[in-house]
Amino acid sequence: MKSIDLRSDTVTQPTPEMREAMYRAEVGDDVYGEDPTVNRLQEMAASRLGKEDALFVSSGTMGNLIAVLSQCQRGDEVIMGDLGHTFLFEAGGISALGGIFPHTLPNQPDGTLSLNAIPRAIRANDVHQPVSKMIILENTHNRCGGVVLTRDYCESVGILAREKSLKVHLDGARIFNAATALAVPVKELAAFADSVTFCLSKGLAAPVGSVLCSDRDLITRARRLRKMLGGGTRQAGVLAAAGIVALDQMVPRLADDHRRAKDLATQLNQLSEIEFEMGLPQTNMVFPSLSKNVLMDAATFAKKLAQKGIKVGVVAERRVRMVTHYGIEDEDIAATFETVKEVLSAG
Ligand code: TLP
Repeated sequence: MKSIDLRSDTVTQPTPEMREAMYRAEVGDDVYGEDPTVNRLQEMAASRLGKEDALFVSSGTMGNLIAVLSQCQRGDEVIMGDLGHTFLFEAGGISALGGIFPHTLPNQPDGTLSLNAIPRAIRANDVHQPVSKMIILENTHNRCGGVVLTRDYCESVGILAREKSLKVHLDGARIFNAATALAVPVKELAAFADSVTFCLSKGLAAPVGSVLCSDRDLITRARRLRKMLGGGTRQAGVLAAAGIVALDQMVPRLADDHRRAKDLATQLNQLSEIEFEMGLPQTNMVFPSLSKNVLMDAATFAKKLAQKGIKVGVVAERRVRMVTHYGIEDEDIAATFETVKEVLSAG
């Protein structure tokens, strides 16, 4: 039985071209800055994102953490969404390791933070209060449904932040999905941010790595922080080589993932047992909920699907997440739909 793994786009396997590039990669000691393949990836990433410089890091989590640590002091406050990845899924790293205080605002259903709420969250210059230092946005926004934040919205946040002397970090783990959905160059979505992290190992299918992009000074500080966190690696060019292929070859195919996510959602939406409270997908994430007439919960539903070879993520009591990616073909979408129908009709 072929397994159809829709839990995340993190499960993607490296392409044959990536494995070939990894095999052939020219490498050096990257702690000395001497790995030519890492250096090339960093230059490519900085140029694609429209930033001065870039740093290859192990993961999106590490990129976000280093971005915050390099721009905030202990006791500073960072404004972020209550459904944001940094708040929910990064093990509280900014507080545990940086002594930084998260100030959450509700994420609106479209993934944004209210432009009225942000100014109210910025602290007064008062000894009783922490210092507001940064705003974090996420694009695409994972827990809000893989939704896309528009360039105009991001620019408004950038203007607001500059007026108040705050920094902006963009968790752009899936920024290439956002750029694909909006049909704009990725650098236009990154322009408003002081720092951006994007992931090579999600929809772009590289096995490991993310890139933090920003100005030269920040990247110099970030390099020291990466070392401090134990993330200074040596012949990392074998990994960066796959990242180069990811940037060169894998961006155009993200549109296929988006089309397949839409196809799957459109089919599931015809079933009386399924609802889309969060709306239909804008990118590669499908978040179907079980209607009230279904007796099982999402965990049982996921378990029954898994027994038939379909893996999905459980994200709430009655909601699952299905993510399309490089390992998912049209026939997998059809098979998933048929299996969902079977599982629901068996009760
Ligand atoms: N997200 C993972 C899980 O951690 C939830 C997933 O399967 O979607 N930012 C965003 C928006 C992310 O979705 C993720 C991964 C990260 C950062 C962290 O990336 P990694 O896993 O490389 O640390």
